[in-house]
Amino acid sequence: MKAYGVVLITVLSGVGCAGMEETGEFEELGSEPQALGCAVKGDGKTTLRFINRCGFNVTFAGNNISGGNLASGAEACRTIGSNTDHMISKRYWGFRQGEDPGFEHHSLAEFGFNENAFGYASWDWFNLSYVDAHNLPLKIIPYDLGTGTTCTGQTRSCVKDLLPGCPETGKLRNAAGKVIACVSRDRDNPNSTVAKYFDASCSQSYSWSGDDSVMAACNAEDFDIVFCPLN
Ligand SMILES: [Ca+2]
Ligand SMILES: [Ca+2]
Repeated sequence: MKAYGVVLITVLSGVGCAGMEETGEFEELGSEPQALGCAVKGDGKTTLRFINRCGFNVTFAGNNISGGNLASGAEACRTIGSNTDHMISKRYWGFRQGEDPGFEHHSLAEFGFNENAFGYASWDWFNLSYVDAHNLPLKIIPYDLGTGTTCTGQTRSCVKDLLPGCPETGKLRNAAGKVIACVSRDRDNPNSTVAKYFDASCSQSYSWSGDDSVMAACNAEDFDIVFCPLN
């Protein structure tokens, strides 16, 4: 994640003037009910719902939460604060249970929650990052605060498993010789072999440190972080 200003135009063009709708004729009770599983929409808290769509157990972890294990198909929620708490530079990740590739060797879901930036009060900025590595496919789904619609189009997803096709230079193997991460050892270089592989494989995650066009932002309350998303 780098400076946000580079992507502001992109974000603005994606959301239009949706922020004005809070003062319109919408009624709270008229909003679409959303099935958020273990998270609760409208409770004043920001909850991350970790969902495992992989065909194997996944361990999840990250900033300001207790991690845990998820069986295939399972979910778990972690509340990280109120929906107005400023929380910057928060990162979340997962790995196949028992196969942690270690620090800087994970696909990341990165967030800045409720930031005041570029004229936006209390917006959330988030992205998927393969800047350091890919180990699991990830998806972030934001859920609007109240009856807002600013999160439309802000879901970010990378479906493809990038371990099998990882260039040899990026392969990180465990003691048994199994590839458990595809590591980018030249994170600031868009023309490195691994960065180009990432960029060609998923257009919605950072493939190198300056790949800012993939940044998402909206006025959200809760989020899903999905491992091995289906779409
Ligand atoms: Ca909530
Ligand atoms: Ca928020």
